[in-house]
Parts: sequence; C-alpha cells; structure tokens
Amino acid sequence: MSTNNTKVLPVGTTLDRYIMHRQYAFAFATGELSQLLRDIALAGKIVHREVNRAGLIDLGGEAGQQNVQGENQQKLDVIADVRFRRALTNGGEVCALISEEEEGIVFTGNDKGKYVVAIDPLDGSSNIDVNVSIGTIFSIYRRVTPFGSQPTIEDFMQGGQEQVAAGYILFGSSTMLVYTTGHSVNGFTYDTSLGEFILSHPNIKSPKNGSIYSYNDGHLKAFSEPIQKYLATCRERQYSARYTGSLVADFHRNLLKGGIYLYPSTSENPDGKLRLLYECYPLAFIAGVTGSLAVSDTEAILNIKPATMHQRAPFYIGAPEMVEELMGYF
Ligand code: AFP
Repeated sequence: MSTNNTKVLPVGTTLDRYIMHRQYAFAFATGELSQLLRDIALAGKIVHREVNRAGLIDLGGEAGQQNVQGENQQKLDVIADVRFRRALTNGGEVCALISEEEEGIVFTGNDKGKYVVAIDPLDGSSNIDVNVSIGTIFSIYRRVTPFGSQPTIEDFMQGGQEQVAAGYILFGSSTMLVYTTGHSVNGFTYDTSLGEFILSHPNIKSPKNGSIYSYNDGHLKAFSEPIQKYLATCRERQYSARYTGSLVADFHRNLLKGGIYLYPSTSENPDGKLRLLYECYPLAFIAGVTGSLAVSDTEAILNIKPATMHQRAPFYIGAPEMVEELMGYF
C-alpha cells in the first residue's frame, strides 16, 4: 500500500537515504528489496575499484576460458561475476540468480529469500582492455515458487512485465547507478571521495525524438531490408552515428540525449545477439518508465515470453518517435 509520502528528494541525496525514503512510501514494505538494492550498489563499488585499477594490477585481458555464450571471458568479467554473486548471496534476500557468465541457475542457499536476479555482471567486455565504458545490467523478480523451497527456472521465466526493479551501473567517465522500481528512473553518480552513490539525475525522462543512431555498421549487409532503409534515412538526415560496443553506454547516452540503439536479427543470427533476460528486459523496463520504447521485430520486448535462460532477441530501443518510425518500416 502506497502512503502519501511523495516528497521529491533533492539532487545530492545519498542512494541509501533515497532507498529508505522509497521504502517508507510503502506501508507494508519489509525492507528486503531495499537491502537487495544496497547489495547491488556495494558490489558495484567493488567492481568500480577493480575496473579503475585494472591496468595497474594486470586485470586486463582474457581469463583463458569461455562463458556459456562461447565468448572468451575477460578477467574482469569473472571478477565482476564473483563480486555480484557474493554480494547477492551474503545479503540473504536473493534465493537464486542467473548470470551471463554462468550456464545454470546459481542457488544462493537462501531458500527463504523473496527475490531472484538476472544479471550481466560486466557487459561490453571487448572494451575492458582499451579503457572504454562498460556496464552491469540487472533485473529483479519476486519469486513465484514457494518460500523455503528450492527456486526453479520458473522463477526466471515470468516475463519482463513482472520485473519489480531493474537497473544498470555504467563504468564510464564517472560511475553511475541508474535504477527503477517502476515509479521513476533515477541516476546516482559515484562520489569516490565519499564512497557513496549520490542522486545526480532525478526522474529521468526520455526526449520524444532524437538524432543519434547506434548500431554496428559492420553487420549492415546482413540486416533485413526495412532496417537498412531506416538506417539510410538516418544517414540522409545526417543524424549522428554513435556506437561504443557497450550497450549500457549507448543506451545511457541515447536516453539522456535522444537516440535509438539497434541490434537487429541477421540472416546468420535470426535472434540477434542480445540476451533477453539480463540485457533487453531490464533496459526495456527502464525505458518504459522514462517514456522511451523497446521493441523486437514483431512485438514489445516486455511482451516476449521467455523460453530459455540465455535466450536472445533482436532489440531496438530509444526515443519513442524514433522507434515508432522504425516500426513503420517493418
Ligand atoms: P560483449 O560483452 O561480448 O563485448 O558484448 C557486448 C554486447 O552484448 C553489447 O553491450 C553491445 O552493444 C554488443 O554486444 C556489441 O556487439 P557487436 O560487437 O556485435 O557490435
């Protein structure tokens, strides 16, 4: 039950205070989601530390093994996976998680935990060695299996509409945590001198339109005709092409400035590349709250019913008028 605690907290509020404030807005909140968000923030601070000293202590480069997607894991990929797993296990609120880096469900042993988490601990790993932005993406669900029992795949197959919270941490020129519990999207910049995330971007709203487009031009010839035509229009209008290879960075920039990100299906990869549960769903949930749109080839991302943990989906996300125009080309 929501109370009338609608006071807007000012820029400069710490993440902890903000989370508490939101918790008090719900009369029957138990504080577990609040604690879970704090756990994610703590792991984010630790990963921030590792990312920032990676070049100094030989944390760059490959770890010498592949993840479940068949991609070479970077050392920081593995470190981030361990850090988030540990924080989510120690917190006690999470009964299980799935991660881009792990083939199966990771059981935390907290069978009384109310929540499950889907996470990409460090996305954009090809950028690690070259000091370009990378990010963490996460999605939180209330479990559907009974408390006290071992969680199952069913807990993760609820669909994007059932997310109770989602967010990302961008390790960029500064580190930022952006998250939503469905009410508003707020961005917190990490103040390294204080060791605190500080509210810097309250109530983020997407511009209705924009002039930035982000996609991998190397794959252009493999895209379907409608996508190629839409991109030709962007070029004719002299939109700015901006693509880092880190979804979090590209999404964040486009959200603040107005733009569209595209990772289409290709003839070789009909489902595209991006993972539904821990890349597309969380960003689509955030997008929806800001007023932007996230779609796949045929339907809204959040309406796709998942079938497997590491499922992929074609992904188009951005300013609503840009996404609507793209859909017109289909
Ligand atoms: P990696 O983590 O394997 O670098 O993948 C990053 C990513 O999932 C997403 O963040 C990028 O936007 C996209 O893949 C880049 O893929 P391409 O290299 O095919 O453009």
